[in-house]
Amino acid sequence: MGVLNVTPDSFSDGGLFSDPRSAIARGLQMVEQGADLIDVGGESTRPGAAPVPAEEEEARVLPVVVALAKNGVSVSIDTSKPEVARSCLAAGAAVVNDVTALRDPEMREVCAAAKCTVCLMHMQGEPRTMQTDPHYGNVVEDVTLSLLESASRAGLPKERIWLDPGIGFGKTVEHNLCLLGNLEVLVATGYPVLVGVSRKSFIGRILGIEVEQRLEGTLAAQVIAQMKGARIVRAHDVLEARRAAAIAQAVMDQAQKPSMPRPT
Ligand code: HH2
Repeated sequence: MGVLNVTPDSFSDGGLFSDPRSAIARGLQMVEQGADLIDVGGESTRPGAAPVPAEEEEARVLPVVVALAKNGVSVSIDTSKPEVARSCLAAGAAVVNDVTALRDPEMREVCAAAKCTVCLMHMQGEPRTMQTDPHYGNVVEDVTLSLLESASRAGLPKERIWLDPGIGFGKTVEHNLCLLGNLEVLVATGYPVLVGVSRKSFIGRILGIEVEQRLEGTLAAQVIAQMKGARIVRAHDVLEARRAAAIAQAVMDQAQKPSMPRPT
């Protein structure tokens, strides 16, 4: 899943694609680089981000969704607002990616009516305050149970639901690492699991580096997620993510084959 933020303030690509022409070109470029799906967002969810009114968010994303869908691109719309989801689905978006896991009942109605796929992401609290003091009893169990509750509340067929642990959304560095290192627990629910680690701050905190220097850390975390069973990865650097994913997949495929002599 290639990330396309049509925003002035996203944490890593804010302002780069805020005019529709450059956003559309970037979307098509990511497809050429190997993205299967383009995730279009019009509101930053970084900690402390200012909320954007629905009309403004729709004005940012809709022309981009229309153009990409017309070009045959699979589009997911990264929004928590029913108005935005509704118009983007009507314009051809196939997936709703909601960082609030369809908390709003109207979102659930919109998604049920459109028969789209949804990504339910876990977040503790709200973007404005979520990093203030995140706490859990057992982060892996709490996140998994909360996502299962969101999935049953969504009221959609199981095959149209993906789950996402929400790396960086109301989580400390340790929470993020624990979720990634135990991702098989979420995978065992049977829902396809999506993971977004791309350029995130836990990588910067561990390595002591800025957002534009986080590619290697991103790829390492992505491969761990894949090897633990993640089916979809959300990536800003699609070419590199694709290459890393291909190596992880080749290793996993070969490990399944009985053709090689095994150590005795
Ligand atoms: N992360 C971000 C936004 N949307 N959606 C899902 N399902 N999973 C994620 O991990 C996720 C997400 C944050 O990254 P980005 O879009 O690059 O930044 P911003 O929210 O500042 O626009």
